[in-house]
Amino acid sequence: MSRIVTLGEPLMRMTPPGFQRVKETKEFQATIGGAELNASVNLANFGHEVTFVSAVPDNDLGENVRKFLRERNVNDQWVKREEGRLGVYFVEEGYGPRSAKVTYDRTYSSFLQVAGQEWKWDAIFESCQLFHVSGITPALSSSLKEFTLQAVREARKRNVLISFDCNYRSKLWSEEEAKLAFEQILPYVDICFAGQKDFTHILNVGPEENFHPSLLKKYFREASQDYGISLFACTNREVIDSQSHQLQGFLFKNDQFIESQKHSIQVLDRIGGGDSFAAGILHGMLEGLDETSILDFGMASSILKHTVKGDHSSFSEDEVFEFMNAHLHDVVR
Ligand code: KDG
Repeated sequence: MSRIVTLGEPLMRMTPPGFQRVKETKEFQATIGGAELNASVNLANFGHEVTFVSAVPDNDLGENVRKFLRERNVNDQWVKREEGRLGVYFVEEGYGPRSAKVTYDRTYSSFLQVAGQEWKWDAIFESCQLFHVSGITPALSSSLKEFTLQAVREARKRNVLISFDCNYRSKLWSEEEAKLAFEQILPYVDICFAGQKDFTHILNVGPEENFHPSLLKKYFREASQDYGISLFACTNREVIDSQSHQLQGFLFKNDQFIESQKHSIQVLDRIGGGDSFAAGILHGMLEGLDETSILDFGMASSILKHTVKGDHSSFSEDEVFEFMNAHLHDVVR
């Protein structure tokens, strides 16, 4: 198993029960989310030693997040207590043809303070194999954009593999801003994840309506040459309705392009599905699985996440393998 460092903002997720609307509900269920935190929890479930770099408020809400991390075996040593507040986001879950809606309330969060701090990079990256961050972090402020670049440079200096999940969020920044930032980050990246919005809107792989895997293959090959990225993985989703989707995964590694089958999946909660996919791919890669098994492990991890409520799941490596062998393909470990 590997030592992994992640960087990102923890968020409190507020969800009205029973598909109620946010503007009408009188009750919310509170859970913890945040893209990089979700990936951290999944990676810790798979047995890795994960350290989360972040900041939370110096109050009971911040303590709630730190306790949450510790309970899930994610090291919170570098989660600083800072001025500001805990970011919150509200999720109105979709039902049938009604799609889900996300409302952010995260301005002035303590996480913004990470950019102005002195960080002991030697200690943070000591014996670390992999650093993971997503496009949400640089989207939050111009100083966090600089800080993300600083963090990837510090990781690169120490020969730590760098994993970047583009994770474009249209509510946080424009496509043009994201494109400019990604162009600065991608030259440092070894492993890159992209969702549908990333590859159709930001990476210019082709229009969503005319998507074809051959376009992805061409893009992956060019980008791996331009940026030196050694592994690309992404999913493409066809939404039938809020509870049923078709999910297909793609992986490009060692000049090999692999497509998974299109899986029809039941969706209880799609949020965090991409983070579970990334965690599954990273785990498969770090464990030295063959290309097909890496992709299938990522798909199994993501499909399982869709079956549970909340932004991340608690499936162990064995449980994901069991699901993958039963439903995705026959692999003997
Ligand atoms: O990938 C899931 C995330 O989108 C969710 O946990 C919330 O971090 C979040 C964000 O900024 O959207």
